[in-house]
Amino acid sequence: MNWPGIIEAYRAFLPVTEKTPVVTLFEGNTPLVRASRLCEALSLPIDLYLKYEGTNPTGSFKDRGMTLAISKAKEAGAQAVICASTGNTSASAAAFSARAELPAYVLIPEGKIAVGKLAQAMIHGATVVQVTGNFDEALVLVKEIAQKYPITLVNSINPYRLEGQKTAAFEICDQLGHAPDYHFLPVGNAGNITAYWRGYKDYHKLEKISLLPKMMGFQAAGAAPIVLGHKVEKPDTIATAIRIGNPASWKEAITAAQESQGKILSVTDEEIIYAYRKIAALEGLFCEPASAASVAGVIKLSKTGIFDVGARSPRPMRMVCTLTGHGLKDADFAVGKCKQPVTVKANINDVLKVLGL
Ligand code: AN7
Repeated sequence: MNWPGIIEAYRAFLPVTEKTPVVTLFEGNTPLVRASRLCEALSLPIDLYLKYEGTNPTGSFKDRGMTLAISKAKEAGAQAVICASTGNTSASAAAFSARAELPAYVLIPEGKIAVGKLAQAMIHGATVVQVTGNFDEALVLVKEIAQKYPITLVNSINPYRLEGQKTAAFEICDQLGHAPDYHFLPVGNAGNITAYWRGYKDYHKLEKISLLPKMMGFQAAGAAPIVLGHKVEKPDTIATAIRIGNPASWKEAITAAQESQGKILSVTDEEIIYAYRKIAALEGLFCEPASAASVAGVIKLSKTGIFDVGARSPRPMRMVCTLTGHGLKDADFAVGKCKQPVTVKANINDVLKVLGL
């Protein structure tokens, strides 16, 4: 059977009716990849899985929330949609709006979004406005515009976004047959960790799973308001997707961590880049830098020994890390982190010499 997209796949769990016009790009159904090479190489005493959201139609997890937000906007007769974005939300909003025949307006922080994401918003025909400020400032502006004009806000403050995003937790439980012991995520606006926790709790209530995971959120050290306990006026990190100083779902993320006995912590840019490279080199999965904050968190915590289980435990801890976006979104970043290719004449001897053959 062809995968029908998250709304049809999980209709019973979502706020839709027969009247809702489903706008889908057949998002969801992403791979859950066991990362045994990573565990072996880094001596991680755990059973680790990577939920690779980069295979969604626009290359990030945002499509799960956007299919629902745009379908509901269409149902309500919206004239247009608007969002502020560090890149992926705008890419997804632009794509789904194109399909829904809705104009999309997106505000992005000038010079601080990966070029692939900018390209997506532009090619899908969104009206793109760069602001000389950060994401937090752009979010304030779009909220004001959405209040004054008949334009639907599709940032994660829109309740349908998180409802759609919670389906990733359902998929993981369906794929594993149970919930993991821990779930690691990068945290920016803190919507996704909130959505996953809701998804796990929904499945738990219906007795589809018997245990709930501990939710572990990781912010970039230069953009870690939740960890610091105060807004960050000038957030700074190479992980531009999570360069956010005043997360919209701040309180909800703290609740998710507390209820699940998890934590919100931070990792440095160096730790993020290390994980980013290891995921690509050892598992063949190319994610964007922000996504690697999840695996960086696992590596960091594993050093404290908290995942070491006693000899009498029947199994190692099961963990899932969400790789939230595709590495090709920010290809320039990857190229800049690698040894540059050698250039030779188109001549067999020169090529063999470089190959060491
Ligand atoms: C790849 O696109 O906020 O904690 O405007 O693109 O739910 O915000 C993106 C966030 C993690 C953080 N990984 O998720 C936006 C935006 C990637 C992201 C996050 C984002 P939230």
